[in-house]
This record gives sequence, structure tokens and C-alpha cells, in this order.
Amino acid sequence: MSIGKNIAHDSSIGHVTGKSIFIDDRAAIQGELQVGVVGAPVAAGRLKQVNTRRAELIPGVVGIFTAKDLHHNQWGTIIKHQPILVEDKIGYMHEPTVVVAAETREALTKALRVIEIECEEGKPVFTIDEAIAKEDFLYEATPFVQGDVEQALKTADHRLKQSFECGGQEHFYLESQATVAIPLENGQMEIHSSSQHPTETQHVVAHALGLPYHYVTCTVKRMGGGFGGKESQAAPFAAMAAMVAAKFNRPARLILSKDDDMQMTGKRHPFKNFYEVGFTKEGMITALKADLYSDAGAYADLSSSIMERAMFHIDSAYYVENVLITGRCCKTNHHSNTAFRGFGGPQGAITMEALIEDIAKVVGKDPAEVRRLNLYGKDVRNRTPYGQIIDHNPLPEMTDRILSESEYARLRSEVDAFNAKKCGKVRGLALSYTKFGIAFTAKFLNQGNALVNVHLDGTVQASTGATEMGQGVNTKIQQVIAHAFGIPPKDVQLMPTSTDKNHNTSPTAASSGSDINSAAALMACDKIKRRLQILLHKFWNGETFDDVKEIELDFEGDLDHIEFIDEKIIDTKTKKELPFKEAITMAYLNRISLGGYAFFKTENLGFDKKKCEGRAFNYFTNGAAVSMVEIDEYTGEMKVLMTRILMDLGRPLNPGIDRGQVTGAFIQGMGWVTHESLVYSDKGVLLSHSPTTYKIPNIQDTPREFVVDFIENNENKQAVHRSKAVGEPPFLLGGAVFCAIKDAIGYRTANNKISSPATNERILMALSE
Ligand code: MTE
Ligand code: QUE
Ligand code: MOS
Repeated sequence: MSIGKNIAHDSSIGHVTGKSIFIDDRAAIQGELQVGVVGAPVAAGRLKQVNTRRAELIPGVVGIFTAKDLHHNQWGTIIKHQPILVEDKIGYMHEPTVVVAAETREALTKALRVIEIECEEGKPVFTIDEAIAKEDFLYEATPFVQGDVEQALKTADHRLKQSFECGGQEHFYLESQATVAIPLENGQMEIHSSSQHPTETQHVVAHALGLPYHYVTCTVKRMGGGFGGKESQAAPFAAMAAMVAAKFNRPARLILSKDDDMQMTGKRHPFKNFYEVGFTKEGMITALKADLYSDAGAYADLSSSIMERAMFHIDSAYYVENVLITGRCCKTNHHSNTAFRGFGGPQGAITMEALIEDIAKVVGKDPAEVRRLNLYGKDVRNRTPYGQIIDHNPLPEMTDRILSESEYARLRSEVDAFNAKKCGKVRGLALSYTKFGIAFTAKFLNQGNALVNVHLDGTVQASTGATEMGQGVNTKIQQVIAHAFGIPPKDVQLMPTSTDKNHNTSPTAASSGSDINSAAALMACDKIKRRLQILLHKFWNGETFDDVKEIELDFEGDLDHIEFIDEKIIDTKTKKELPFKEAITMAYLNRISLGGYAFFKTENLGFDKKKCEGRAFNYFTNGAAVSMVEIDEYTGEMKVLMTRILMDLGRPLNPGIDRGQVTGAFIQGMGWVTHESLVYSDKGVLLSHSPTTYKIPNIQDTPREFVVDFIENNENKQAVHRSKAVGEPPFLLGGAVFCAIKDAIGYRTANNKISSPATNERILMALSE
């Protein structure tokens, strides 16, 4: 039994000893060139001329390239309108413009510094407000409508009309965008990339070089973190390396520096959401009219899908009968913003969670009470603004449990008493939720395929479209396969993800990497198991058998009583058994296939894009968090004193890995709403472009008291072995810290307003309002 066990992450030892191979750890190949990129010096305008003379004089510089050196320069996951290299119009500051190839990194670094790019400077747009004024949108979503929002607003006891803003976020993966491109025979290309989406990387490289897809293979062993930042945006950098490899017929390595990576690549979308909400005297929401705006940056990237997911999550965990939700993606002169853990969900949900704090202030109740009142019910009040019925909603019970285990009522009276002392510090407390929809909202992406090969010593190699970025997807698939064959996990090895083994794969994203790819792997195992079951059934009956065709076609009965347990294949009826390894040898000698390939698609998704109604999600992953913070009123410094998290992860495949995902996601979410702040100059230069100026949470920022618990939930038949997806959902629980800060501010000022991120500076300003 390896399901539900805490077996170690398959790279844990490699990661802590430094033996794991990331892209730049790959040994140099004979003749390899080093590749770098120079970005545009203005945020808007036109490219006039590139002066390469000084760079060319540097010994070791072998080539300098611009857009015209690419066969095809346009890319984009949804809309193919983004240049790989600037051709004419400049979309944002530091947009990749010139590619340099050199014999050594030293020569490359020198050359990158002396390339001169001449531009005609245009007038940039940097804010959502400016873009709204110009009505410059890259996408306008079909609104979600339920009930009669205008009427409900009119008749509401209370109404609030305001806006909420949240900032962007740098992914801060430890491995920057990185590619090694190796030219093969006849113009074929082998790409090793740090990419969440090898298939898209394959396609973008092929387009850029004018090659058919079958001439390009993209392989991903692992990433040093992705968090959404390598879903679309790994591809153009792979294309730059591949271009150099193709030009010189030499291997080419492109490793972005941290600063270049931070300045050239997109981040989480900042949002500004305008809304009007109606609610009763008790604080029950009756109507919500919300207009969501995101800063998409210069190009479309994944912005439309991200906006849709924000709209899908504006309800957070609360039932609202009458809604009108709109969404627009603003075109600005920022880096093209992209996927980031939660994919718009956090930007929607935090708007609602902050709003609940405001409603509680108006009706004079504890926000936790208002949350309880508005929470989705189990059998009533369970219809979302997009018409999906929530089944098996565990949130009401989870609320009871977390309020009692955190001793919320006692904490509230302690906070009241502490704040009454006015000792220069003020505390705040909040409960908040996550109810994250699992499935790609772009239906076609909910598919995957897997290849499972059983070797003659009984060990297994498996390949799927899932990419490992630290989240443990390989370990989970390893467990599912080991369980299927009844063999130890160490006998199963997940192979590097590669487009020559698994084709047309979806990005490892939307938290569904494990759901989709372990399901496909399990189906592939079942095919091999079926052949072995027939083989042994015949063998134990003394029947003859010859080859794979006979085995697969000529038997129809139920063979479930032949089971795979403890490295043996056992007929539970007759008690006959054979060691797994011997069965494998027997199968081989009888010419029976020991390889399995399978295709999986998520069933029962039915969202009508025109009506904006239906089953957008396969199921929901739920969670609740209680956080308590303390603020120094003289400096604005904030500390998280306590966080308690309760998650619904179904029956976790690996509770230890999932615990890591929950803690990591929460801390990352907390960073987004507190310290992480993107600062730009008035010209659009990202000033916070390195670890010295961009602050992610460190160990001192984690909650002093931190408890993560799971509920028992055996009901989820929608995913492998009744597990649930975990990667993104707990990110949204970071909102509990934001709400606790709002709560604290509310003790000292008439209003509790603050926008996200609630940095120490902003807290100090809010306290002096
Ligand atoms: N965990 C680690 N350690 N590193 C990552 O880059 N990415 C997150 C999450 N957890 C990430 C991570 C994101 S954005 C997603 S969508 C999921 O992992 C993807 O993996 P999964 O679908 O296999 O859960
Ligand atoms: C969640 C996601 C993604 C998503 C939808 C989600 C995602 C993603 C896409 C997407 C959409 C359209 C495309 C495409 C990808 O949609 O990561 O190639 O044409 O890439 O709800 O995480
Ligand atoms: Mo995750 S943002 O879906 O890569």
C-alpha cells in the first residue's frame, strides 16, 4: 500500500544535497554557446536602430540577432500577437529586443552591457485607471448574471459602493527562465527547458525556426519552481536559445540572471475591482454588482482565462442570490502579466473577503459571524453565480471545527482586552476561506496521456505530461503506479517529461497535474494488469496462450479477483499466487506487451460559455484559516502571531507532500497581501528587481504559532483514489492575514480601509487616517 503514505518527495535528497540537476547544472556540451538578451530601454514607443558595433569588437562574441533573424516572431498561448523579440512597437520596459551569442559568459556579460538600442519614445500607460479612461482592453469577458441585481440593490437595507485594489506579485522561483537547445541532424532540435508547458515550448520553438512539430522535442526534467511563471513565458526564451543553436549548428544555453528575469517576465495581475453590494441589517448579502479590471500588461498571454477565474472566485465561499459580474483586462505598458498560483482566483476571492470585513463594520458584528451567515449551505443556498451547484459542501462543518479548535471566541475577547490597553500595539483576528474550483476553465485542457513501461526485473518507468516543479507530482504518480502493481514505490521511476513520449499535453497547471496525469497513468497500468490477469488466469487453468493479440482479444470475464498485492499476483478465489517479477518474465516469454499507454479526460464538465452557466469545475478544494496579527502602531510593523488552517483534501495521496503544499501556498499568499510590493520608476523600470529590493516572506515572517490540519473526507469520487488537488487552493488562505490586518486597523480608526499589499508603510498610513 503506497496510497495515503508519507513517502519522501522523489527529489528530496537531491535537493538538499545539491545533486538534483537543474538546467544550468547540465554539463557543458562540446561547442556550446552562451546566450543572453537585451531589453528595450523605454516602456512605449518604436524601435529605431540597434547599434552592435561595440559588442562585436568584444573577443568571444559570435553573433547578435534581432527579430528579423527569426522565421516567425509572433507567439502567445491564446492570442498569437506577442513578439519574441521587439520588431517595431515596444510594449514594455525591458521587453526582449536583442539576442547575443558568445563563447563564454564573461564575453556575453560584457557584450550585453554595450548594445545600444535607439528608440522613439511614446507615451506609456501604467495604471488600470488610465487604461479604463482610454477604454483600452485586451479582453472583455461575458458577464455572469443571476437574479435581478438592480432590484435587490434597491430594496437592500444597506448598500456599499466602493473599490478594492490588490497588487501584482513576482513568482520568485529560484531557477530563472532557462533553456539548453541542442541541434540534431537535419535541422531537428532538442530543447531542455525549465517549463511547465513542454508542448507549448515545442510549438513556439518550431514556429520561431520554421520547423514542423515533429522536428522539435522539448524535455523537462524538473523546474526550480514555476508557480505559473513558466506556463507560457518559458517558451519565448527557449525560442531565442533555439535560434542561436540553429544559426551556428552548436548547442546554446540561455540562463536569465535574476534581475533580467524579474524585469523581463510577467507577474501576477494587479486588479482594481469596483463594486456595489446590498445586504440586510444582519449582514446577509443580497446583491453584488462587481466590475473587475486587471492590469494585463502589454500582451494578452493568459489574461482572459485569469480574468474568468477571478470572476469564478469573486464569491469566495459565500452565496449571493443576485449578481452581475463583469471583467475586463486592461492593456498597459507593463510586462505581460501571466499565470501565478491561483490564476486570478485570489484576486477575486480577496475582494469578497475584504468586503465581508467592511459589512461587519457596518452592521456591528464580528466578521466571523457575517461569514457564517453568508456561507454556502449544504443543500440550500448552494448555487454559484455561474449556476454550478456545490455538492458535499464541507465548509459549514469546517467552520464549526476551526472556530472551536482555534478558540476563536476566547481569542476575540483577548484581542478586545489587549487593544483596550492601548500599549502602542494593536491586534487583529480573522477567519477566511478558500473554495477553489478544480479544472481548467478552458475545457479542452482537461486531458492527459501517460506511458508506463514494465521492465524485466519488475521495475517500472513512467512518463506523463506532468512537469515536476517541486510540488511532488512525480511522487504522487509514483505512488499511484506502485499501488496499482502492488510493488514498492522505489521500483517506480518517473521519467523526464518529454514531448516525444507524451504529446499534446496541457500545462502542469490549474492544480490538476496530479489529478489528470495520475488518472492517465492508472489507466495505462490497468491495461498492463488486464493482460497479466488473463495470462495468469489461463496459466492457472492449465490453458494455452500465445501472444498479445490472443491475450487481449479473447477474454471477456471479470478478473478483479486476481489482485496485485505485496509484490505478488494473487487469485483471491483459488489462493494461487505468483511473484510479480516472475509473472513479468512469463509475460515477456509469451510475447505479451508490458507497456501501457492511456488517454484520460475529465468527465462531466459542462459550462456553457454563451450563457455563462453550468459545471465549470470538476469539484472544489476547500479550506478555512484563522489568523491573528499584531501591529506596532509606531512603525506599522506587522507580525503574524497565529495561524490555524483546516483543509479538505479528500483522501490525500501523500499527506506529507500536501502539508508542504498547504504551508507553502499559505505563506506565499500571505506574502502577496503583506510585504511583496512591486515598485516602478516613472519611466516604468521595475525598481524592485532583485532579492535586495523585493521582499518575500522569510522564516521570521511565518506565523509564530502555525497549525495545519486536514478534515476526513471520503466523498470525492472525482479524482484518483478520492484525493483532491492541493497546489493552488491554500494560497487564498493568505487572505486571512490581510483580513486580520483590516480588523486591527478597525480597532483604531473609524474605517478599516487598506488595499493589498498591506505593507508596513500602508498600515502606518491607514492607522493615521
Ligand atoms: N509547489 C512548488 N514547490 N513549486 C511550484 O512551482 N506551483 C504551484 C503548485 N505548487 C508550485 C507548487 C502551482 S501554480 C500549481 S498550478 C501546481 O503546483 C501545479 O502542480 P499540480 O497540478 O501537480 O499540483
Ligand atoms: C486555470 C488555468 C489555466 C486555464 C484555465 C484555468 C491555464 C491555462 C489556460 C489556457 C487557456 C486557453 C488556452 C490555453 C491555456 O487556461 O493555466 O492554451 O488556449 O494555460 O481555469 O490554470
Ligand atoms: Mo499554476 S498558476 O496554474 O501554474
